[in-house]
Amino acid sequence: MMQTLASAQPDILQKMIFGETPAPSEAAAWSDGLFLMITWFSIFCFVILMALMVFFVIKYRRRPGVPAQPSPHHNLHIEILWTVIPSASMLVMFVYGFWGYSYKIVSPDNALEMRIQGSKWSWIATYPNGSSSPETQPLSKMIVATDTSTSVTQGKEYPIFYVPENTDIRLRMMSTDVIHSFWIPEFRTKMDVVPNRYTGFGFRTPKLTANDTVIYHDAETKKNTTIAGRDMWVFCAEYCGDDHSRMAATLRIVSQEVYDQKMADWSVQLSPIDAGKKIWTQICKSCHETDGTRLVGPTWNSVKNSDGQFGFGYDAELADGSSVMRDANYYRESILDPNAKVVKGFAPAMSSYQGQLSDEDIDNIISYIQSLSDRNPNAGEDAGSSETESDTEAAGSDS
Ligand code: HEC
Ligand SMILES: [Cu+2]
Repeated sequence: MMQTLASAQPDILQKMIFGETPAPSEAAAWSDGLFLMITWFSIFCFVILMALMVFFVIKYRRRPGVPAQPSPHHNLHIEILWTVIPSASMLVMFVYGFWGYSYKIVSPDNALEMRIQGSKWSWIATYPNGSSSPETQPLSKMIVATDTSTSVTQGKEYPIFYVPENTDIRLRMMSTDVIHSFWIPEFRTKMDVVPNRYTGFGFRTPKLTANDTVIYHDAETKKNTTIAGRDMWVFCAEYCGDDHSRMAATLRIVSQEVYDQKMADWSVQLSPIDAGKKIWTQICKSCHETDGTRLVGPTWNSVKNSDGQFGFGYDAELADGSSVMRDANYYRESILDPNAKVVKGFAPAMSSYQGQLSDEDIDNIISYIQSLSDRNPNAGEDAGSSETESDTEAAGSDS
């Protein structure tokens, strides 16, 4: 489906506007296709309007001795026509636009969830096992002239984020300072990364082809080898201060084997889930069980108990009669501002952990709570059933 809209477009326009054919990813094919569809539509309207204008200017031009005709002021048929045609065209654009947007915002369950942290001026990606890539590479080489000679030195080093090919990835992003924007041009997607709130989007990594190779620097042997892979740029698309233009990274698509090997190499002592569990044992356990038992506060697992409570990914019934999806943002708010949304049937007995738990602690608790749910986005990685509906939303992003 994604490909059809794009393949209906003539390559020459795609090449002119985007400089590359075919599109570098399914998501790009969709965005480019839509963009070109709107471009063609605009060209069509422009030509018709200009042609009509020129025609009328000539046909009804003022001639000596010929009195001006009175202008008609109402014509129902024409008015219906010029209302219905543009509205219908806009509707088509809207539907295709919304379709593509949903595809980017709602990722399938069991998508691999990567956490992205933006700060002045770098990106950090954390994998489900809690590790983050120690590997870096320069985006360009700089020629540096010194007094004695001209030497080629490496520019600034940027992190390399490894992702497996042909896999659904979803990002859960937050900033530690100002507003940034995580932008992967080859997916035609960027999303604001803001402090105090998770945002996110998803994408499917393309399959690698025989032409896709990257130079891989082996830190142990200090040798460069060529492996199957594809590098994509990551930029910050929100002007965020001095080094905004150097806030970049490489997204490296590799085979599942290479990815798995990296994850094994970089495993950390305490995974986010275990770190979250530790905090639970120390602070939260007195009021929150994880086995369906009702204590002072609701249980965290996704077992329907007598109060009709569910865990991550399910709606929470609130005391004021409304309901809200339990996503990462909801959990964050429940920890920092527990009385903002009080779960139905419970007293507002929890005090805020603002200032006591760091962003990372909260991230880890959320990972732990997620792991208890049968709607865990990382179900492929950790325990949890995969028989879930596909309506859980990526990191609760709503921007
Ligand atoms: C003094 C008891 C108490 C402690 C300790 C406590 N909570 Fe709570 N918590 C509650 C109560 C009561 C509610 C339900 C009312 C509400 O929503 O505020 C709740 C609700 C929540 C919710 C919303 C749950 C849902 O099902 O929607 C989350 C998330 C949460 N707490 C996280 C935590 C975390 C994390 C800790 C430990 C760092 C913690 N709580 C410690 C009493 C507590
Ligand atoms: Cu930035």
